[in-house]
Order: sequence, then structure tokens, then C-alpha cells
Amino acid sequence: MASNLNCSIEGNKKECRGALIVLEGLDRSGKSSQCSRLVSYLEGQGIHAELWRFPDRTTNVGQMLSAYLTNASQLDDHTIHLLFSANRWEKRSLMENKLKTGTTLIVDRYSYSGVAFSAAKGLDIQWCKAPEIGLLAPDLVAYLDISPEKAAERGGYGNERYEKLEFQKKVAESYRALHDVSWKVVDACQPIEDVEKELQEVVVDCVTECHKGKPISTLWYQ
Ligand code: Z5A
Ligand code: MG
Repeated sequence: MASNLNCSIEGNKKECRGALIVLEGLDRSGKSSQCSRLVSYLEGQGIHAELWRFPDRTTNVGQMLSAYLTNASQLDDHTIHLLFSANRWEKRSLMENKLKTGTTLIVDRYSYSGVAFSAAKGLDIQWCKAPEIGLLAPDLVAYLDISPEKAAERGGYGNERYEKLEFQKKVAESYRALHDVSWKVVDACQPIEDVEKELQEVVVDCVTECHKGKPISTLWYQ
């Protein structure tokens, strides 16, 4: 029997939906570190959570993305944009099932990375957003805010395609264009534990809201 609170009741067990929480930010802003910490924290609080990341390099599409990012293949900018989107679409129904059965998903990059990186190459932002329409909308977007220069000081970039300071400056501009008031912007230059603490509070509030029946919605909000 389904309740109007997005909770299902199986046997005696009442299950509320999980939250879709996305971390975004420039390279080296600390997303992967914070995603892992958040999952451990939530599990410690008795909240079932899984760590997800995009691109998901394990699928066939993901392997094409990985080859592109490591410069092992070259693709037209529009083509690679659509492949990044396809990589989210191939996971959409699994994500929805997980959310509906009570798993909170902590996601390392999502549609905002897709749009920000392609727009930074000069593609039209509305065109970039279009293939994302209908994907699950995050219940929370947390943006780890750091300047491209400060991020570059963190252990250096790797050798992947976009890991260059000048390009990261353009990505920062694209993120500014995408940002809306619903985003939780966290100062990513704080010590790692302080960033973690700030995220924990807002994430637990978001999970509680979803448990209480916040409806699942789809992109884009506006
Ligand atoms: N991409 C795209 O174009 N389109 C799309 O749709 C999607 C992605 C989804 C995937 O990179 C690339 O694909 C990415 C965007 C593009 N391009 N680039 N460049 P990725 O996500 O696989 O990248 P990554 O290898 O995970 O690295 P990252 O994201 O750049 O880093 P991070 O996850 O934000 O940071 P971190 O690994 O947690 O931390 C970096 C270092 O900083 C590490 O040594 C930490 O210990 C340190 N750190 C973290 N926090 C702090 C604080 N607070 N203080 C000091 N030091 C810290
Ligand atoms: Mg990362």
C-alpha cells in the first residue's frame, strides 16, 4: 500500500523515499572526498546511502567517455555532450528505484557538470540543458566553492582533458550562470572537516524532508 508521503508499506515495514543529493564544483574542490565522508556519516546515522558518480565509467557509454577524457579518442563537442547525458539516462530508472525504496544517493557530479563543461567550450547553454530534461532533479545541489587558482594549488591537476587552469576558469563562469538560489554553496577552502560539518547539517535536513514526502521531480526546475 502506498501512502501520500512517498512511503510504501511492505509487511510491517514502512519505507520512505531516499534523497538525491548532488555535489558539484570545480576540479579539486573536494567533491569525491566529501561524497565518501557523507555516505559514511549517513550510514552512521542509520540512513541508508550509496555513493554514485558521473561519469559512470563502467558502462559501454562510460568507457567512451573515459577514452575521451584521457585523450585516447577525439569526438565532436556536441557528440561528447550527448554521451555524458546518455550516461545519466542509462542510470535514471535504477536511480528512481533506489530512491523509491529508501536509498539516499550521494552523487559526485551530475547534469550541472554536463552543462558547465560543454558551455565552457562555447556551446549554447540552452542546447546543453535540453538533453537533461526529464532526468531526476536533485533534492539538493551542494556547490563546493573554490577559485580555479586555489583549486589548482591542491596537489596539481592530472593529465585528463579538462584539467587546465584556463579552462577551469571558464567552467567556473558556466557554473555561475547555472547557479540558482536553491543551491547550498559551501566555502570549499575551509579545512576538510569544516566543509564536512556544513554539508552534514544540510544533507540531514534534506533527507528528513524527503522522508516526510517531498515529491520526486525532474529537471529542469525553471
Ligand atoms: N564531465 C563532463 O564534462 N560532463 C559531465 O556530464 C560530467 C563530467 C559528469 C570527470 O572528472 C571529468 O568529466 C571532469 C568533468 C567532466 N573533468 N575534469 N577535469 P572526475 O569527476 O572523474 O574528476 P576527479 O578525478 O574525481 O577529480 P576532481 O573531481 O577534480 O576532484 P574532487 O573530487 O573535486 O576533489 P577530491 O579528489 O576530493 O580532492 C582533491 C584534492 O584536494 C585531494 O588531494 C584532497 O585531499 C584535497 N582536498 C579536498 N578537500 C580539501 C580541503 N577542504 N582542504 C584542503 N585540501 C582538500
Ligand atoms: Mg572527484
